Order: sequence, then structure tokens, then C-alpha cells
Amino acid sequence: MTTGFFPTEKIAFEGEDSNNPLAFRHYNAEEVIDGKRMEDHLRFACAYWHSFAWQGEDPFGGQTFDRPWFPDRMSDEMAAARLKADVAFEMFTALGVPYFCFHDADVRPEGTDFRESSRNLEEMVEVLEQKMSETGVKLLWGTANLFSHRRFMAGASTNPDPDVFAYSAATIKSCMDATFKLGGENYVLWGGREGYETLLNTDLAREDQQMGRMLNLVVDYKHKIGFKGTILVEPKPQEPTKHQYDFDVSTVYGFLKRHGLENEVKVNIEQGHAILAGHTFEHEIATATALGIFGSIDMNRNDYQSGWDTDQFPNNTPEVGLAYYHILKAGGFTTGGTNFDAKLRRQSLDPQDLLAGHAGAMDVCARGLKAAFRMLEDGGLQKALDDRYGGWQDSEAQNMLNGKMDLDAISDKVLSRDLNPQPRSGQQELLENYVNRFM
Ligand SMILES: [Mn+2]
Repeated sequence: MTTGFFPTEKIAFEGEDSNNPLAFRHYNAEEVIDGKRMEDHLRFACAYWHSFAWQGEDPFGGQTFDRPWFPDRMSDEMAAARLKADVAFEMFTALGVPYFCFHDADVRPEGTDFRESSRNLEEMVEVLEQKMSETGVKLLWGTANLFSHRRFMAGASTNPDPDVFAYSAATIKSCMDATFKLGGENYVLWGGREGYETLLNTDLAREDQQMGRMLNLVVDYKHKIGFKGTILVEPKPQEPTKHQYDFDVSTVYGFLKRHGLENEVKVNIEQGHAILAGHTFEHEIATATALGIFGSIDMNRNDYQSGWDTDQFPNNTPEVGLAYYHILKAGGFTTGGTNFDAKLRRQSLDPQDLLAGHAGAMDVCARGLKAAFRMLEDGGLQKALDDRYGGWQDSEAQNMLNGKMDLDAISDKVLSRDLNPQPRSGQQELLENYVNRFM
């Protein structure tokens, strides 16, 4: 028996010619690409928070959505949390996504103290466990919301008050326990308010030490309980704070090195956050794969004019295609996946809009994946790279890198050979035209 919230129980693959607004045209979970089912390549997950916890508010206005589990409709908070879970799993099932993701605050009501909040979470974890076993939907990752409650307004691990550090650590422990119990494949830390509003009241060195200590505590605890999933940090340059410490992938890598965690922690990269940092999505993914810390993605997009983190559903195949190209080239996802960290526009009031947003996004990702695979199979971009860097195959060129030649020796070589290197075309337009053939 369903809640009847959604207009359909299942969205099916109907192929490119379908004009059914609630059907897949490109996403066919069973279709095999390079020996792997599309579902296993993309590893889709739905985000609990945007779809079921967010009420449609923005900085200028309040709730726009009318959902039966919202506080204005239901006063029993635990009953509301259970109804929300029923509807959430109906959506996961209707879409056929294999995974979901959640924060503690998305699934359980806030208690009057830490003890009650933890008890609410434990009770809801049992509900989720039951729903997961009924539907076969799995947990891609869990995380702690350490940014919404006012106690976290000056940060969680970077808070000037050690009691907030302690409260945050205990909250993370409870969320890692929940993730472990539910068989989660990763645990994510997004530094919600780990940053500053003004340097006038901020000790940067101290806050870096506190944040590094917290992440080491998390990694130690992972090993202590035997959690085999991946610990992921999610970069973002600003919002909600003026400056977020986990600015981008490169900044996170420097932080991990500084605290001895570069082999323990990877990154969860969000398209919208990459754009806020002045990067493209594929820049962040390519940087992470180059540094050996690529983990998972939060798939969405920003509005390019607004300058905010608008968390819209992705609908640009070339952007998504290049992102998956870099992911496939690096071997594809291991424990990570494609989490739709995306929300409706606040005027999209209907339950059907939730299904349409996700289904359209899944189709865009499927098209992008297929384009990425065809480019990889064709090998044109790799051939262009091999040609461009071909000179480095030479053993004398290698000697400049492997320590056999010092500056004197290299200088002697330039003089004795009378080296006079001639520039070669970077062929950017040819390569851009090449990519468009596949999109
Ligand atoms: Mn975002």
C-alpha cells in the first residue's frame, strides 16, 4: 500500500521516441555499456534533504510547498518523519534509483537535547533499515547536518567554543554509526559553516588545527568500528560563510596533506560548487583524479547568471558528458556515485515535478555517459594528448625529470644542440569540434 503522494509507482524506459512526460528516453538501467550495466556505471542516488526536508523557502520568502509531513500539517514529529520516509522510498522506487543519501536532520526531528536527538535518529534508522530491505534501495552515503541549528552558526569543528566542537564530534559519531548500520558505502563531510564571516574575529591557524583534528578523529573512528566505506570531503568556496575552508579540490588536497590524511580521505565534487569556485565541473573532477582523491559526485547545476548555488537539476548534456568522460577515463566510480543534490524551483509545487526533475536529470546523465564512453572508445582525445606530450617519450627528455640531469647539464644540452624549439598548435577548436560530434 502506498501513500498515494506520487501520480505513478514506476517510471519506465520507453526509448527516444516516447512522448510520455514521465518516462526515460535514454536511461535504461539494464543497458550494458563496456561490459557494465548503465545502473552500475552511474550509481544514481537521491538526496533526502532537497526533495523532502526543504520547504521551498528562499532569502526573500518562506514555505511554498504543501507536504503532508510538514509541521503545519502534522504535529506528531516522529509520525511525520515516518510518513516522510514512506514517501521518500516511494520516490526512490518510482525512479528506480539504487541509492539515497541523507543528513541526520533530514530524517529525524531535532530533540530537546543531544540524547533525545540521538534517540530519534536511532529510531528512524530502524525505519530506514526496514524500508531499505523492502525496496532494495541502498545507502550511498550518510552525513551530519552541522550547519542549520543556531549552535553551529560560528562553525562546527572550527567553532571558537570547545563545547560546540565536542557536540559536533558526538553528532558525527552518531551519523557514522547510522551510516555503518545501514551499510552505507561512503561517509561525507561538507563543511557547512567551516569558514569565516570576517577575519576580524577569526584565528585561521587555530581553526585549521581544529578542523584537521576533527577529520583525524573521523578517520580513527572509521577504522575502530571497521567501516569499509570511503570518507569524503565536499569542497565549496563560499555560501553560507563568506569564505569556506574547503574552497575547492586543490585546497582540500593541501589540507589533507597538512594533516596526514591524503591516503585516507577523498572528495565528493558538486557541479554547483565547482562553478561557484570559478571552475568547471570537469576541472574539479580532473584535478581530483590527477591527485588520486576522486570519490563521488553531487550532480546538479547552477544558474550561470545569478551567481548563487541554485542546486538545479542538471540539463546540459555536454557539461555532464565531459564530467563522465573524466570519471570513465579514471576507471569509473568505486564506492562513489551520482547523487542528485538538486532541488525543484520553489514554484514547482506538484509531486509530479519531483519525479520529472529527477527523471530528466537521469536521462541527461545517461546521454552524457553514452557520449563519454563513445569518446573514450574512439580515443581521439587520448591520441591528441599522446601526440602533444610525445616528446617526453625520449630518454634524454626523461633524464630532465628523473634527476639524472641538473640545471647545468640541461643548460649544456641547450647550448651544445643549439636547441630552438618551435611552437605547435594546441588545436583547441579542432578538439572542441571533435567533442561536439559525440554529444
Ligand atoms: Mn549546492
